[in-house]
Formats: sequence, structure tokens, C-alpha cells
Amino acid sequence: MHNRRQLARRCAFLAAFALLAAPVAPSIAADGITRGGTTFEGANTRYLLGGDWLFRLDPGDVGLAQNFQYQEAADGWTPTTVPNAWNAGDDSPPSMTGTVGWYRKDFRLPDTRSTMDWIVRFESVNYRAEIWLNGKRVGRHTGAFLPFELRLTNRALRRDGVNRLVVRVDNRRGPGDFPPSGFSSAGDPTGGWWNYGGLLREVYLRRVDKLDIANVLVRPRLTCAKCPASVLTRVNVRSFARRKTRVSVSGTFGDRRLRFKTKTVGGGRSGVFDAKVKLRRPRLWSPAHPRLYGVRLTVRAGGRKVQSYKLRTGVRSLKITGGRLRLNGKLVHLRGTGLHEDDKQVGFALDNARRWALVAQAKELGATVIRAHYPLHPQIHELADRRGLLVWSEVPVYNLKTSQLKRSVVRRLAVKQVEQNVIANRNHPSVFVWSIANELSSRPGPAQHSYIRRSAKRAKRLDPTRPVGLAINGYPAAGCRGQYGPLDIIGVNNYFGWYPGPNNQLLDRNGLGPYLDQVRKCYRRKAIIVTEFGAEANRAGSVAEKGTFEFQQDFVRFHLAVYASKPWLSGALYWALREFRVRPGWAGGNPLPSPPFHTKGLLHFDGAKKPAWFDAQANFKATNQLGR
Ligand code: GCB
Repeated sequence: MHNRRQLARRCAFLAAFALLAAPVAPSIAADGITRGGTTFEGANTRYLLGGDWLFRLDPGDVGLAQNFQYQEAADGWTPTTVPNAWNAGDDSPPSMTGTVGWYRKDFRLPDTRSTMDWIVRFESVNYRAEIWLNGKRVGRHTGAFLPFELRLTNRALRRDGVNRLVVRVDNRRGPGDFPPSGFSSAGDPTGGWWNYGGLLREVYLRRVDKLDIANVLVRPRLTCAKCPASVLTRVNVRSFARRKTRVSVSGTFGDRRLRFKTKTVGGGRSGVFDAKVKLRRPRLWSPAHPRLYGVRLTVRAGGRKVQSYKLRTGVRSLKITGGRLRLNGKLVHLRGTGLHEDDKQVGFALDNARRWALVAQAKELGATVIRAHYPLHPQIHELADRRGLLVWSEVPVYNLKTSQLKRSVVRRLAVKQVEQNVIANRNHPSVFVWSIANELSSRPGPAQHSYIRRSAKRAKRLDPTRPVGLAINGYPAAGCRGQYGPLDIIGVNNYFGWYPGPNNQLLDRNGLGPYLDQVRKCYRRKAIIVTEFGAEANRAGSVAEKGTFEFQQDFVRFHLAVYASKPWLSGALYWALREFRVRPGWAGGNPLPSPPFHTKGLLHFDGAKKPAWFDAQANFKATNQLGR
């Protein structure tokens, strides 16, 4: 493996060199750059780097390329568009294991003034990215699902000519990555969802005229449902200027004016600008009435307008009292569903229409909550804000082994994931919990305890308004765990009546009710939410046979009836809304599985409804989810 990696690196270098030396094709210059983006939130100075891109697998991995289903062009490059998952539709083990791919984009700057600085922003690259501009290395980044930005230096940038951006993407992951990967004893790649490689979300160019809004925090605080709200708006402005600059920020929150103090910001420094408004009678956000406030900001350098920024946010209160979650003062009994951003044709590289469809399906089901194992696409967050869905927001610290969590570097990077997720998504009223992981060991030792403590502390320091949670394996034998102390919400993934579980403890579905009561007793002051329950269904047949639509229907009815009988339960989420690709050889407890597909979905992969959809929908709609 080591040698192969070394070889791949050497080839990578040679390839990068060759790409840069090659004459630039003017036909694709300046193509596909459009002002704006796929999200409402953002600066007026961003440009979507769309249009024609090129892709090729690493020349060092030519052997592997034979496993991929697409045909390479003679020169090795294939036209593509971004977002892109290069192995969508390739269900082979090498596709899951990962490889190295290259992307290339030729473009002209949409504004050639020499006073402008430029940043490139990637919304999600799976997994390791290394970036060059015109042959000069711009930087690198590790980890998918969270955005990162790199400055395009003057040294690298061509103001008037065609620029060539080259991105090397390596989607081979290790056991300490997020999510981790490895091999089963049978030699098959492991993992909870398909390892799509590529530029999975959009790429932007951002123009900076001396000053740049690096990030914005809008934090409404509401101490009771009928109380006035106070809203803090904090704008972090970075100066790209050489000398100090007089910086002023102005803006509005809804129809209220925001007043910021003018400051001098040194060259290359950042300034923090705060403004507070009090809303005497705020219009509250909830899934039933997703009311939003528009926030508009303008930044001036010495009185000259250089950037504006807009976003939408909402005001609502979240509280846990007596072990129950309250939204705007009301006790909730949420119903919802987990999902993956997966599409049969394009994998994780969803477009606007597909993201819309996913959110629309969750709404049609009657869900008030959605959950994924990773931070969702920013547009899905905005749709959740607008259409009224709460988001259980989790980082891909997924089934991480204790041996990995024991490594302090892994713990530190995991905490960093939590931190970055909070910073990226805290302005969304839809987000109601920061989840620090999914299914770590159900017998937490000191390493997990340390991770829980540190990540909870970090999340709360950055955002004191939201609870912190963890999705645990629902095993009765795990007992009560003091290590969960720093958490506010316990998410329980339970498969009673589906998987047997260690020592068959989940075999009898009648164990579900007593188990939930046991969890309640263990964690009296924490809110409890069932974060997963589900059964595979890929065929018609007997109700007694696992894997049939009939079995799934009966399972869904049974579980939902038990949840309805526990008024203290703050919510229950079915896993999952729609089918998705897991990994080669996936069975998921189904005696007649259809690998690599996860078929616990209430919807088939193409969106068609299974019979259990209607049971879940009827139940969700009949449940008083948001309290009175
Ligand atoms: C889980 C995981 C989820 C799987 C699911 C299953 O506990 O969190 O990612 O898809 O079980 O179907 O086994």
C-alpha cells in the first residue's frame, strides 16, 4: 500500500506538471462562471465555478481505472460538471475503497482589476484535496462535508489570461478518518455509506476588494416563548489591505437597523463587529410556522462600499427541562427521518432539483426532523429553515473505534469537526442539536469520555443556545453510563425486532418498551430521542419474513405504537427516508438482501413509496409533534 501511495504521489506530481505545461485551451476559458450561488446566504462577491470541468483518474492508478464504468477519452481527460462523484454507479469494491482523481478547470477572472484579491471555496471534497493554480500549489485540505477556503495568491494568479485550477482528490480513507474506513475479516471494504470520490458540492470563486466578511454569527436569545428576544449579530471582517483601514459595517435585521461601531483594522488583521437588537414581540420560527428574518450587511472601507452579505435566520427557544425538549416553550414529540444525500445516478453530487426533492419527501411524510451522519449541504439547511424541518446536525465521527479515539490526534480532529460544523451552520433555526458522533462504543472508556467532555464544551462555548447530543447503540446490556454526563440529549439507535444484537438482546421486539424505560431512568435530566429504527424491505411476501414490505409495515406500526406510549420521549426518527448505497456485500439483516443497497428506506431509491411509507405518514400526521 505504502509503495502504491508513493507511486501515486510521484505520478500526481508528474501529472500536475504535465497539466500545467500543456497549452491552455481557449475554448473552455472563462466558461461557466456565474455570479451568486446555490444558497441564499453569502456575499454579493461570490461566483459559482460551474460550466465545463475535466476529470481523470490518476495516471498512477490506471490499473484501477479498468474497474470504473465510464470511458476515458484518449488524452485521459473526460468532460464533467461539478458537483461530481466520479464513481457514482460503480458498485465494485475498488470503487468503495477509493482512489485518486484529478479535476481541472480553466477560467478567466470575472473582474481583472489588480486591486482585487481572490479566494477559492470548496463546499465538500471527499476526502483529501490538494490544489494548484497555474502550477503553483495553493494548499490542501482533509475532510468532506464542511467547506474550506484557500487564497489565490498574486504569485499564482493570472489577471488577464486563462487560469488553470487543478485539484487532486484522494478518497482513500483510513481507520482514523471521518468516517473511518477499513476492511472486514473477509477483506471487504467497510463503511456506513458509499465512498463517493470527488468535488461533491459546489466550488466558488470569491472576490475580495480590501475587506472580506469571513463569517457572520446571528444569535437570537429567547428566555421564554412570550419574552422579548435579543439578537446578537457578530461580523468578522478580514482585511486584505496592506495598511490599516477604517472599516464600517451597517445592516438590518428584519426591518430593524443594526448599529455597529466603526473601527480601524490593521493590514492583514481581522476585526469583530457586534450589534444587538431587541425584538419586543418576535415572530417565532417553528416547523409549523417557519418564520424567517432577513439579515443584510454592508461593509465599507473608508466609506466606500466593498461587500454586502445576506442570510435568513429565525428566532425560537430550545430548552430541556425535566428530561424533555421544549421548542418555544412547548413539549415536543417529534417524528422524523434520517437520510443520505444519495442519488442513484449522481451519488452524493446532488443538484438543486434533487435537494429540493429530498426535502419535499421529508415534508410529505409529515416529518418535523431530519438527520444525516454528516453536516448537510447548505442549501438543504436553507430549505429546512424555509419549509420547517428541524435538523439533528451530526459530524461524521461515525462508528469510530476506541483504538482510534484513544489517539489524541484523532480526538483533536474530531473536536475540530464539531467546531467547524457549529461555525458553518449555527445561523440556521432548523438546527436544534449538535451531535458529536454516531455509535461509538456502548461501553465508553476514558478516551470516549474525554471526547464527549471536550466536544460538548467546545460546542457550548461556540453556541450556548443549543443542546449537545450523541447517537448511541441501543443495547439494554450497556446499562447506565456516567460518561454521558456532559450531554443534553441522548439519541438512541434501536433495532428491536430487527437485528439480534450482541447476545440476542434485541431479538424480542417486546423488549423495546422496557428498554426505553430503562434509558429514561438512567438519564432523567436529559432529553431522549430515538434517532434510528428501521427494517429492510425489498420484496413482497409474508409478514413473518424479514425483508418483506409486509414485515417492514408491521415493524413500523409496532415501533411507532411503543413510542406513542412514552409521552416523555422527545422524538423518534425512522431510518431512513429513502434507499441509498452502503457498501459491497451489505445485507443489513435481510436474509435476501440487494447489496450494495440499504433498503430500510420508506421510499425506493427512485422515490417510489413502499407500503410502510403510508403507515409512517399517517402516524406522523396524527401525532401532536409540536405540543400545545
Ligand atoms: C446504524 C447506523 C446506520 C445504518 C443502520 C443499519 O445503526 O447508524 O448508518 O445504516 O444502523 O441499517 O444498520
